[in-house]
Amino acid sequence: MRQPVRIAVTGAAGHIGYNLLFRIASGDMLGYRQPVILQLLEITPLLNALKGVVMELDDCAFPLLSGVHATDIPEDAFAGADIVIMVGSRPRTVGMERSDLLTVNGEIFKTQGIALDKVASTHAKVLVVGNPANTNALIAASHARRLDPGNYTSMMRLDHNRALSRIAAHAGRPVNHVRKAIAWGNHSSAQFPDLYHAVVDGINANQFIHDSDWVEKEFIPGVQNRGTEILNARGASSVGSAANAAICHVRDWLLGTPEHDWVSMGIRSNGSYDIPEGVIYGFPVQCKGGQYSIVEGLEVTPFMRQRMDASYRELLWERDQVRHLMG
Ligand code: NAX
Repeated sequence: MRQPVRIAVTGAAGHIGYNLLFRIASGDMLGYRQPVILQLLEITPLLNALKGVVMELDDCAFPLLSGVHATDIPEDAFAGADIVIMVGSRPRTVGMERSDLLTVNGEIFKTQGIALDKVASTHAKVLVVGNPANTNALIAASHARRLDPGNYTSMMRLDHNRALSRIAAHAGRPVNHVRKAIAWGNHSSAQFPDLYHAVVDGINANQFIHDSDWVEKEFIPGVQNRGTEILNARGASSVGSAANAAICHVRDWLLGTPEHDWVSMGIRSNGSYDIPEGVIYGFPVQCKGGQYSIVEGLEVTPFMRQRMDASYRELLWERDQVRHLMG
């Protein structure tokens, strides 16, 4: 029997948390032979709601679920964690500017970043989902002393999956015939969803679709604004697809990306594609043996450059708003 993997999830009683935990416990994330221990963090007023979620987890009698611990103390939730999925954050409320949200949520990621660096396993892998995800990940990583700051990532996978699905629909092919989409930059409407390197049935997607009007007027803004479209339709933000994207992100990071494909992850920039160091930016990556590496050498046209740089500039602006929270 394998040793259980300890997975800490913050915001565990929230909407995404509720859609995530059962899938992790069932084996969707780490495979159907890997036992897991869930270490769940919530704010104190939500502890009773979290207790209800734990009861439901118990009632599933998941064979792979070796233990569940619920707490409102970050150090308890992160103790010995191998994987940390940081969902917990405050939603934007009426009258709140993006800069207010950056500061309010940034405080959470400062406190929790310090706590997790103290007590998580030294090889812990961290995924930040809570928005503004890229900058929250940057704040948490800036407090890494024991842990590898390169192991702090943010979720671009929902945007990546949205791009794949849109390309497939427009090409009239099943989604598993499409590979190599990219969500560059920030998880915001300034991201750059890129189909110029994607392939459909082995043919370049742009050539396959051959409709630049659709690409520029529908595909790119459609992916950028999909979250708002869902919010307007559902009256609530993306939840099931967001939880699924978190599962995909961690699974591919740990278990590896398929051959001849890549995924998008928000990772520390290292100068690749002329995105200077100092931000967490969505790049195409391949993963093997629990490590990711940026897919290098893709062509960047002036049209792409403009969009990639705009997303970088937004991340710089966000970083300026939260400098006081960085370690
Ligand atoms: P909910 O408001 O349903 O859940 C958030 C949970 O976090 C709540 O239960 C709250 O009590 C908890 N929380 C707040 N502060 C906390 C703290 N200091 N420690 C622990 N828990 C805390 O929101 P939900 O729909 O689950 O969304 C969660 C986050 O995901 C939001 O920030 C949202 O914007 C973000 N998203 C990010 C996406 C991405 O692609 N990166 C897509 C989906 C989603 O919009």
